[in-house]
Amino acid sequence: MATIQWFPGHMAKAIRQLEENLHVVDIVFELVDARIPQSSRNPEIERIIKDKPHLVIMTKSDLADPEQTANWIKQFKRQGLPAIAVDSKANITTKTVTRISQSILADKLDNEQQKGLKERPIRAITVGIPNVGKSTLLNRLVNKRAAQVGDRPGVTKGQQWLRSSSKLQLLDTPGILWPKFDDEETGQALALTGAIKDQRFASDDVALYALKFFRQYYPKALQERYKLTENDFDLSDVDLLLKLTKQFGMKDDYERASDRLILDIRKSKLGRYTLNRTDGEVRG
Ligand SMILES: Nc1nc2c(ncn2[C@@H]2O[C@H](COP(=O)(O)OP(=O)(O)OP(=O)(O)O)[C@@H](O)[C@H]2O)c(=O)[nH]1
Ligand SMILES: [Mg+2]
Repeated sequence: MATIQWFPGHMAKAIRQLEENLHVVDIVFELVDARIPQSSRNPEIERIIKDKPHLVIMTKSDLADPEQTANWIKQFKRQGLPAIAVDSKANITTKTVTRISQSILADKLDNEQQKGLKERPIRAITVGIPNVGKSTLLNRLVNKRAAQVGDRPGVTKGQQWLRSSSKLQLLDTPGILWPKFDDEETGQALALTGAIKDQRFASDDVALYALKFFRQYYPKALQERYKLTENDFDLSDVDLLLKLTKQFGMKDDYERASDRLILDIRKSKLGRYTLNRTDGEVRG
């Protein structure tokens, strides 16, 4: 993924495009990363999409802690937001997404039928921060061989409707939101999962955040991956990072060791994890 720099001009353009497209869709599929369901949301989404019906799709659920994912779905529902978790590489079914969209829009669709309007497919747009899995989900929902449904007036020039099912159409261009990292921890959570790969965060800071987090929530995974002893858990985060650096054969190059640790975590070498916790303090 290219380095992302969200300049105000880019943000304004992304919002404008999204706002233009909102007029022609019935529902917004807001994609969030199941490992960071909070940090990967843009807090302004509600303001941007206003009262447009809205489904939260938690992507990469195969990488997240299943118990936390279940909690997050409940938490979103408590906020009045329907939510589902998917692994776009494997099990996402068009049927499930079609059915849940129909139930969210049931009143609107009933209303149209009562007015004698012809039954029509639901139109949706996917939105989310870079790298959250928008294109993967779109490809999965739209059978690649499926015919494009065609341009419609009002849609940004050159955009097409893609047929997902006979009841669901998707706009071919996903909406882009930008990650917000006003607080350090959100930034670190985004950096650790690979949602942002710019130079904004020093890798040793991200590695120390990761060590602190895994010690607290997934100590066994950390212990097994790096063959840690009980005594190692008494070390400070910094000393533990230095120990790992030596263990990796990197002498005192703790920056390189940090990159290695971060890559291991991104590649799920320490197993599945969710950084934004629903139990107790919600991180990030
Ligand atoms: N394990 C796993 N990986 C996924 C899933 N969805 C997407 N990915 C991976 O995440 C990376 C980014 O996916 P994309 O679909 O390109 O994300 P995007 O939101 O379109 O990214 P941009 O176009 O850069 O904004 C790719 O390496 C995908 O293979 C998922 O459900 N599970
Ligand atoms: Mg994409």
